[in-house]
Amino acid sequence: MSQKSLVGVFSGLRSPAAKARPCGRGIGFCVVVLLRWRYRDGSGPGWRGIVRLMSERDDIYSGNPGEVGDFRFDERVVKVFPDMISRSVPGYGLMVPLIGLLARRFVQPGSNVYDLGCSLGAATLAMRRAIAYDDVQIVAVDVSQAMVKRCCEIVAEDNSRVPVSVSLGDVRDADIDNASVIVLNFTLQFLAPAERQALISRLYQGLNAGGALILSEKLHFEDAAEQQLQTDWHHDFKRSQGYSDLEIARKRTALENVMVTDSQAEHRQRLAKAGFEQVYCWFRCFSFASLIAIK
Ligand code: GEK
Repeated sequence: MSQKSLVGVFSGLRSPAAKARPCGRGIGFCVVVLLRWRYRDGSGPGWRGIVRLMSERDDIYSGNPGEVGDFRFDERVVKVFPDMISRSVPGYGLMVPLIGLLARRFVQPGSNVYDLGCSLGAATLAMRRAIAYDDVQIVAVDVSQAMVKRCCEIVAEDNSRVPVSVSLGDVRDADIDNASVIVLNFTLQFLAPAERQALISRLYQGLNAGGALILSEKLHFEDAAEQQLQTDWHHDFKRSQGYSDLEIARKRTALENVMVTDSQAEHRQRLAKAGFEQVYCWFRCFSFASLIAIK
């Protein structure tokens, strides 16, 4: 379907309780993202494009300083995940609805759309609400049981028409077939570096001609001075979101062995080796970037 003129209105709101005590600890609140699409040809989800993510405040690393274990996507993280990711990844709140917009352009009738490492299904819902075909299926996969359980509940509460299947599984084993859009939104960085090429090559094989892979990652930088600045800017962002220096340091330690970043050049080399000839960076905020690779 050709995309006509589009007017998007986007804003982020917090509940009055959260606004009154923005740095409070352990207060339950609701992160509300209002997203309204108005396509001038009359199509589009209109007010159904409202994404509402319930979340408790992330204070996981604010407790007594002790030994910090490896980060895990467990039930404790699930409870605070929307708050955690939006206060940790600069630009996340804008990227998610824009992934829906990209999917709307690349989706093909009768095809499958994949959200690999879907967490609570933010990208799945953004795409579900933006896609204009009824005969498309969204396949959302995550390896964390706690994430999948909550994601199923969130998807069930949404009444958009496009069918969604949420399953527990490892992206390394996922069957990718007849795909027009594949999303890896901050997932690849959690795979062992040696396993990344095989996955990207398999995704290329499963994509239809004209389909797109959307790959969002935190980047690292070869130039030491730039790496230092990017790290400082990211920590400044986290401080501005209410995280303390202690929380920032403890989360960093927890992620050390779990999340391994690549440079943008490494991502581009991997995508090229898989067969992608058209690769563009469509979003960038500090060290967080999203590439789109078109087959
Ligand atoms: C979002 N995409 O909100 N197989 C499947 N899932 C995995 C694997 C694997 N091998 N490894 C990690 N995950 C989401 C955000 S979060 C990013 C993605 C972050 C899952 C893991 O369980 C977690 O849910 C997700 O990838 C990464 O748009 O927290 O920085």
